[in-house]
Amino acid sequence: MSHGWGYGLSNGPDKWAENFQIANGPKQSPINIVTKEAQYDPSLKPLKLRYDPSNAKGILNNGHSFQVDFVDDTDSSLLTGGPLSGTYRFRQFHFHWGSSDDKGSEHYVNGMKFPCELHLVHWNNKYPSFAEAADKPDGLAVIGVFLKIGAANPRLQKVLDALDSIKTKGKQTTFSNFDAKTLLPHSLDFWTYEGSLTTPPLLESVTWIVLREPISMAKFRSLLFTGEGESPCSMVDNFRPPQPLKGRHVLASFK
Ligand code: 1SD
Ligand code: ZN
Repeated sequence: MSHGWGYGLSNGPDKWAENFQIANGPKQSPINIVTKEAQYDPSLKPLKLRYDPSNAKGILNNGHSFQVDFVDDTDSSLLTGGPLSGTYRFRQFHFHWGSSDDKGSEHYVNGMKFPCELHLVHWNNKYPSFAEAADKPDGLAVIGVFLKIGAANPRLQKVLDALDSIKTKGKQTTFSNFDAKTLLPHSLDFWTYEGSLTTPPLLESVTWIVLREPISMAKFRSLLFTGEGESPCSMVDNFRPPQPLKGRHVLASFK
């Protein structure tokens, strides 16, 4: 991998282990969730989210996705409950998507792929910063939400409208007053398991909380992986395929 990791033939998920040995580790993500193997756990609490819309800060094309960043220097946007002990601060959300509607999600459900998957990234506030939390086993909690093609989502539209101004890698612009809670489906039923970041450095520090109910979206395939002045490469297929479970168990919050 001479020119950094990505999703191409020469630097894609199959090559990541060359520079990040943990790619073959015991707790890698994403996974295929086999629903009949997921065990209902009555001790799982309901998810509690408290997001402050005024924490929204900016939107960035990071060269492998785009992310909406939130101010996270106080306990104002928080995730608790579910499988978590402790309090996790909201930091950013981003998406993974395909070049066509038959692929794009990172997690699968019974082998089924969705066209897109939203990740809401949180870090355990028992650590002093996101960076310090990111390599601890209980450091991060990511909520995964599947997107299906359907009615345009007015909430998502504000995000999509901002993409024109961050077309190339490295571009960013302000993005304010956004309530991330409006992106979530009606039901917060979830599956949960212990896993990893799905992008290098693939750290095994993520409690995954994958929501059962998808949200709908219109499409977004307008971004580029590449920077200004480089030959344009469309930002699509920025997902890692499912990794082996290696004895892990998936729990369900619902029967
Ligand atoms: O792909 C993201 C990456 O962009 C970064 O946000 C990281 C957290 O630092 O998380 C991964 S992921 O595991 O949420 N896909
Ligand atoms: Zn992600």
